[in-house]
Amino acid sequence: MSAQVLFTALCHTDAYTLDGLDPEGLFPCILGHEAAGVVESVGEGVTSVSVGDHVIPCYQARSKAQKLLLNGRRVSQTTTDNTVLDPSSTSPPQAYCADLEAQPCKFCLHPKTNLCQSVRAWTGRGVMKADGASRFTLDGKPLFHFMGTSTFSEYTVVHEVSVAKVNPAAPLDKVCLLGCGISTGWGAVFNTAKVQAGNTVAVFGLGAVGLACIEAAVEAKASRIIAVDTNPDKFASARQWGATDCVNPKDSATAVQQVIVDMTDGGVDFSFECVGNVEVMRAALECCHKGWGESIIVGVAAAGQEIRTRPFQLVTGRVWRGTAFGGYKSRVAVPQLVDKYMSGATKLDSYITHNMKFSEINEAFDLLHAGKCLRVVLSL
Ligand code: NAD
Ligand code: DAO
Ligand code: ZN
Repeated sequence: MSAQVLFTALCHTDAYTLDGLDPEGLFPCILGHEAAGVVESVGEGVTSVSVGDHVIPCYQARSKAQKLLLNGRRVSQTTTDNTVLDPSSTSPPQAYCADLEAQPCKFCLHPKTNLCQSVRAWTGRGVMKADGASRFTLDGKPLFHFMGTSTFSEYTVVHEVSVAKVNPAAPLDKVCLLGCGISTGWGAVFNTAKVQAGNTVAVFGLGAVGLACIEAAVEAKASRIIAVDTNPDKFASARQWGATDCVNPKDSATAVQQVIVDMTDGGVDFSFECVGNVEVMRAALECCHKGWGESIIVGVAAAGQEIRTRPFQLVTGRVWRGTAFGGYKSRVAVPQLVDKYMSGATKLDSYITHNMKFSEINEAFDLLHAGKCLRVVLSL
């Protein structure tokens, strides 16, 4: 199907792919993945969206089905936070590729992941599944798609499973953010970590993703939220979002993980790495409490990077996890997150620090690199 892209934001991932740091980055390509638009045309067999529908592209493709099979056994539906519902539940059917694919992918049949693989092999190679070819050309030569979305374009072509149809009353210049970073931060807290009331939390990196973790940690009633960044200009917004403490690792000769362990009588219950730096990932793990602390890797490190810690950190009960799109099953969850925004229950508007025209995209990248924006929304 094709969609007219009306608004697209810039995400750190676009920048680091543009800088050649993404191992999967294919060039020449059309970047962009955090966007919203309107369906312009649908191809043969497309049933779940129609021309004129408002949509948010989803790089975590999900498709729809009503039943979930696990190891060949029919079990139940799963919720957006991956918990299994009673099979007799009357909740609306969840989205899996079973309704669109003759054979659902085994990831969609498993309750523990949001990583549908139905089009992954093609989106990873920057092409469409139907014919293994790109839909974009420049001077007669093909351009690769990016993450199955390619939203830095007035029109894009995406797989049916890669869009979420959303409430047409929702302002697309705001809810475009739900296609990536903000949803990821919220989901890291609610779905991946499952933070509970009274838990202590540390968030490393106070860009939009880290702030979204703070927002969710406040909603989860975390008792203490320690915000960590090397740029002290980020602390005002962190406090505004609900951080109880701010720590600049550059302010102390002591390693930041030790600073946090000392502040919290042994470490935090959960930490979130929202930078994409492997040294920060180590610090985030090691500031977790012995015996039960869990660290969630949200940031995407550059190609070739490796994480390390002393294995005894894990032997003594700390847990290292990662999350893609906050564990949300995108095609199902994004419309629900849009509805949550429409109910007034989120800070989504506050993440938009700049509105610019698409022709100003290079200035927008400059703002991103300089750490002077949270999210820039470009209108096409
Ligand atoms: P951002 O660049 O706006 O924010 C990063 C923050 O980290 C900045 O405030 C920066 O000052 C801070 N920082 C840099 N070095 C630091 C250090 N050594 N210690 C502490 N803080 C440091 O980025 P963003 O848009 O918020 O994205 C954050 C990360 O999340 C990126 O790596 C992005 O690729 C990733 N991401 C992951 C997913 C996913 O599904 N896992 C989704 C979206 C984004
Ligand atoms: O299914 O193998 C897979 C990977 C799907 C994409 C996961 C992307 C996670 C990080 C994205 C960064 C922000 C756009
Ligand atoms: Zn699937």
